[in-house]
Amino acid sequence: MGAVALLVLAALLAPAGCGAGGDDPVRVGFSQLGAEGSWRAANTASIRSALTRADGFELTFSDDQRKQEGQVAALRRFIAADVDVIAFSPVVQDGWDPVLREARDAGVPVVVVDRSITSDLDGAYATRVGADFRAEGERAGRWVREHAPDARVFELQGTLGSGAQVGRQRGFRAVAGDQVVGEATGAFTRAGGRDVTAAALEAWPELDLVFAHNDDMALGAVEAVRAAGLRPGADVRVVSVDGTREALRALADGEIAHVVECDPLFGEQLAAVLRRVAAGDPVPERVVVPGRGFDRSVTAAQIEARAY
Ligand code: GYE
Repeated sequence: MGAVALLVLAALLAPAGCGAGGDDPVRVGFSQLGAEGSWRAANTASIRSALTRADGFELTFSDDQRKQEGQVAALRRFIAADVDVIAFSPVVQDGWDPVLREARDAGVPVVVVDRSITSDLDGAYATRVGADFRAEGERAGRWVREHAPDARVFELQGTLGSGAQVGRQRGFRAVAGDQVVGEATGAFTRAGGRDVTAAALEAWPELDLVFAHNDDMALGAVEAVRAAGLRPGADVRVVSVDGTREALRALADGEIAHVVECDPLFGEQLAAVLRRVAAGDPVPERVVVPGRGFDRSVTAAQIEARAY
C-alpha cells in the first residue's frame, strides 16, 4: 500500500467524535450478500464486532442468501426506515442503479462493502471499502508466469458477474491469459470447487494448474485432484485467493502452491467510514483493504495466528 493510502487509513482510524457512549447511535442498515464460506463468515464477524452499541452503532443486519432481489428488498427496507447510512456487500456488480437512485432521492447515503459495483448514477454511493480484486488476479498471474510458465491453467471462477470474479479474472488474464485452457464457475463454495474441478479434469485432461478465485474452491479442487488419482501440488498445482488458515495449512503441506491474501477483517475501517459518512464528513472515494502473497515459506506461527 502506498504512503498516501496509509495516511488516509490512519486518518480514518483516528477516533471520531461520536462513538463509545454517545447518546445518538449511528443507525446502519447492512445487507450482507450471504454466508457462502469461511471468508464471508470472518467478514460478517468482523463487521458485527465493530458496529456494536458500545461503538456507537445501531446495526440492522440482513443476510440476503446470495440473492440480488433479497438485497434490493433489504435496501428498500433500510430506506423506508430512514437509517443514517446503508452499507451493502453486492452479490453481483450490475443492476443496482434503480435502488441506489431511490436511496439518493431519499437522502440516505450508501457505502459499498467488499465487492465492487458498476453504476452510471452520479453520486450513487459515498465510497467503497474493499480489496483491489484486479490486483489480486495480477498477483496470482505473476506467480504463475514466474513459477509455472508452461502450465495449462483451468480458471475456477467465483460467482459469475460478481466484482470479485470479474476483477480477479481480468487481472489474471492480463498477466497469464495465454495459459488458460478452460474456465467454469464454482460459485465460491467448496462443494462447487470440488465438483467443477472433477468435471474439468475430464474435459481438459491436459490441465496442470488450477487458479481458484477463492480458498474454499481451492480446497475443493485439491479434493477433486486427489479423488481423480492425481497428486495435488505435483500433478496439478493450485493457486488461490483469500488466505484462510485452512488454505495456508494446505500451502505449508504442499497441496496448494500459492495464496494471494484478501483480508476480510476490515470491520474497524468500515466503522470509521460509516461514522464519517453518517456525519456528512468527506471520505476518500475508495478505501482499499491491502493484501499480500503467501508461498511455502509461510510459518506455523503465521498460520496459527490467522483469525479466519
Ligand atoms: O474472496 C470469497 C467470497 O467478495 C472478496 O467472496 C469476497 C470473496 C472472497 O466468497 O471467499
